[in-house]
Amino acid sequence: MAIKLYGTAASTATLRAKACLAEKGLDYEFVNVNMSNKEHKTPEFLSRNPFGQVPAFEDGDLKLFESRAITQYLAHAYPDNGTNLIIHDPKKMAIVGVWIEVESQKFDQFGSKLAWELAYKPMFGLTTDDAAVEENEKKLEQVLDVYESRLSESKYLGGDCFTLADLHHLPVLKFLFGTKAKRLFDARPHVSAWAADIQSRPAWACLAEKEIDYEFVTINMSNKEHKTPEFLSRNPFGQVPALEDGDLKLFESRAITKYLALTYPENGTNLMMHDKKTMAVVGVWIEVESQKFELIGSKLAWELAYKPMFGLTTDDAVVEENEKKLEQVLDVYESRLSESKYLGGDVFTLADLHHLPVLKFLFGTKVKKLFDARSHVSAWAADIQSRPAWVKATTA
Ligand SMILES: N[C@@H](CCC(=O)N[C@@H](CS)C(=O)NCC(=O)O)C(=O)O
Repeated sequence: MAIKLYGTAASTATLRAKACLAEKGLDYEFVNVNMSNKEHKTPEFLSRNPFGQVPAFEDGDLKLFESRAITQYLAHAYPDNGTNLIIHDPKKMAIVGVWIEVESQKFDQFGSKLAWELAYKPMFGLTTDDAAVEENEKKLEQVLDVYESRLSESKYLGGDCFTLADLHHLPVLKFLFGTKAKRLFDARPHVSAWAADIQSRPAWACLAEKEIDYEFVTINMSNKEHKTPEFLSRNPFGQVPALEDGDLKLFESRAITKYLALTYPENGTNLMMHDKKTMAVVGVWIEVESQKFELIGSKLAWELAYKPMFGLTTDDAVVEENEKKLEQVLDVYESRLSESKYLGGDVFTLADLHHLPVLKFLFGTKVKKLFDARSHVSAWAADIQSRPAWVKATTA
C-alpha cells in the first residue's frame, strides 16, 4: 500500500491525519508506534520525524510529518477522492487559511493543554493541575467567543462548507467532550451546533468507533478450515471467530468484545460503564442477550435467512414456536426500553452491540414485523443498526 501512517490511536495529532484519510476515503496502512517503549525516539523513527513525535507519513517516496501538513497534502493531492476539504477560489481559500491558523495557533494551544489535564492525566493515573485547568479554560473561552461570532455568520469556520479548518479541531474536541470542558462549548449555541455537526460526520463517527486497527483473516469454512489442527489450536470448538492480540489468544465473541472494551478504554466509543453498579445492570442485559435473545433469534435466523441461502427447506413449525418465544422476550425489551434509551441504561453499550448480528439477519425476514409491532423496540433497533461503525462494517 502506497500510503502509510505511523502513530498511535490515543494521539490527537495522529487522529487528525486519520480523520483526513477517512474523509478522503483513502486506503492506507497504519503502523502502530509503541510510545511506551519509546519507539518514537529510535533512530529509525527519528529518520521519519526528527522531532520524535507521531504522526509520520509516507506516500510512495514522499515522507512527511506534522499532522496539518499531512492533511494539506492529502487535500491537494487527492482532489477527486471523498470530501473536498479545500476551496479552489484563492480568496475563499485564503479565508479557510485564516481559520486553519486560528485552530493551530489559538484553539490547539489551550484545547490540548485542557485535554492533557482533564482527559489524558486521569487515564495515566496522574493528578490534574486545577490551576492550569482554570487558566486554560479562561483562555479557551475567549477563543470560543470569537468562534461563536464567526459561526453566527457562516455554517463552518472557513465558510459555507466543511473544510480542513473544521476537520483539524476534531481530535481535541473528541477528548474535551468527555470532560467538564464540554460545558464551554454547550454555553455557546453556534459553537455547540457546529461541534455537534462536525463530530457527527460519518467518516469521523465511524473512525471514532473502530479506532483499533486489526488484520482480518478469512477462514474458509466450506473447505473446513475451521476444523484443521491449526485453527483448533485457536478455538478448540472449531468455531469462528478467534482473536489474537500479541501473545494473547481468545475465542467466544462476547469474551472478545469484553476484552476489547476493557483493554482499549480510550479508543473510540466507551462500551462499558465505569461505575460498578451501572455496569452490573449492563451485565444483566449482556446475559439476557446471550441466554434468551440469541437462543431464539439464532434459530429464526437459521430457518428464515440461512436455510434459504443454502437451498434448504425452512421448518415452519420451528419458526412458529420460536416466533412465539421471541415475542415474549421482545415484550420484556419493550418495557425495559420504555424506561431507558438503551438496554444497559442511557448510553449504547456491549449489551446493545451484541444484538447487531442476529438483528441484521432477522430484519431481512418476516420476523422484522415482531420488532415493528413494538414502538420502543423498533426505535432502539433502528437506532443501533444505524450507528456509523455498524453501517460501515456491514457494507464494506
Ligand atoms: N504539531 C505536531 C504535534 C505532534 C505531537 O505533539 N505528537 C505527540 C502525540 S499527540 C507526540 O508524539 N508526543 C511525544 C513526544 O513529544 O515525545 C503535529 O501536529 O503533528
